[in-house]
Amino acid sequence: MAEHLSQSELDYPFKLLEYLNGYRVSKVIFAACELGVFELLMRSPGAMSALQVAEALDASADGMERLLDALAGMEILQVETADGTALYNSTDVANTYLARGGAKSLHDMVAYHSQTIYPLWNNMADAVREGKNQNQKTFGIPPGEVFEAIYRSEEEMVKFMGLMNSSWNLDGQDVVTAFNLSCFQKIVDVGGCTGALARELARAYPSSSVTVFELPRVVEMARKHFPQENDTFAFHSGDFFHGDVPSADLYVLARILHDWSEEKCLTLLKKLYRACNPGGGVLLVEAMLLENHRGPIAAQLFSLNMLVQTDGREHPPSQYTNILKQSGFAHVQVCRTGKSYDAILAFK
Ligand code: SAM
Ligand code: ASE
Repeated sequence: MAEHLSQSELDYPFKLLEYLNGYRVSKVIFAACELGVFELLMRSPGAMSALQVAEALDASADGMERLLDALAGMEILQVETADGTALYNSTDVANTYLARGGAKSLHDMVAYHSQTIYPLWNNMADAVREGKNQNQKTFGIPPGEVFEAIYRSEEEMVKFMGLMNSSWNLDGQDVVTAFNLSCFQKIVDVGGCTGALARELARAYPSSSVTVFELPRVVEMARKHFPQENDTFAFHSGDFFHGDVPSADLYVLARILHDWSEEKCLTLLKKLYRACNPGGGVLLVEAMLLENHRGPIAAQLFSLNMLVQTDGREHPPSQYTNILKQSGFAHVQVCRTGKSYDAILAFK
């Protein structure tokens, strides 16, 4: 039987009210990141009062006290009382994920959610009504292709690339080891953005060569804003819809197919099938829906995100299997990682 909010919600709608507050919870985190609360508390030798935090960050004491109290209420900060004054301290979780700069920092993800995704979601009802993305309306830009909107300025490009980069700090390792890929000599990460996943591939498979295939201006921005410590992979500039793709033993498509219509997905996969070396394959990396679309909730919400921002959607494994087979690929294997992103491997 289908799950639904239980009868006890009728007596008092606890869960419903929590859902309703979701955007406020998000906004507390967005604001704290924007103000620099987590970096300040991380660097502070001891706990700080709201007044001290406010002065350091050039904010009002009253506003800051309410924000810090909410963060403590959400268990993101710790609070203790000394002589009647509340003193706030960071937590390991806040230091690791919300402060800027650490190896696992989600700071860039938070910034993109706050500045780009949140305004798009303001138009969710219109997106559902119209069945199309809201880039034009939300950002006052002329109609065009998805990545013309996402890359509408250099600043937006760098923010989007920061978002893409940060997810692989969390899931990269699991995704590249979901299958043993050591049999593939030449790996091309198609639409590999900053190279965050390519770096993980090169680390896991040191005897393979790894190339990121990307739009020329993305390669330029990646080199400028996301330099790699040492060259474990190469960039190859091009356009996967207009022009050739390099040959490879394995094509990685991470969060590519979910951006596009089924027709464009097929065009791309067929092109890759033709360019693929015999015995080679393709690895899809996506947040996969359950076969019956009943979860995971994260994938369901991602699919709505694709509605407001792109021409694509999230799919269950059978849909990916279908289009892979239609493009010529065979022996499709699905691996759910249990984290945000899953993997599908298929062979030429
Ligand atoms: N694979 C990366 C990841 O998962 O972090 C990035 C995924 S991002 C959603 C889609 C990527 O496809 C972007 O980096 C974008 O620049 C790239 N892209 C879009 N259109 C492209 C095209 N026509 N040719 C090559 N790359 C393209
Ligand atoms: C894309 C992925 C994303 C295109 C636009 C996007 C993400 C946000 N905007 O391929 C990342 C995953 N989804 C969400 C909602 O965070």
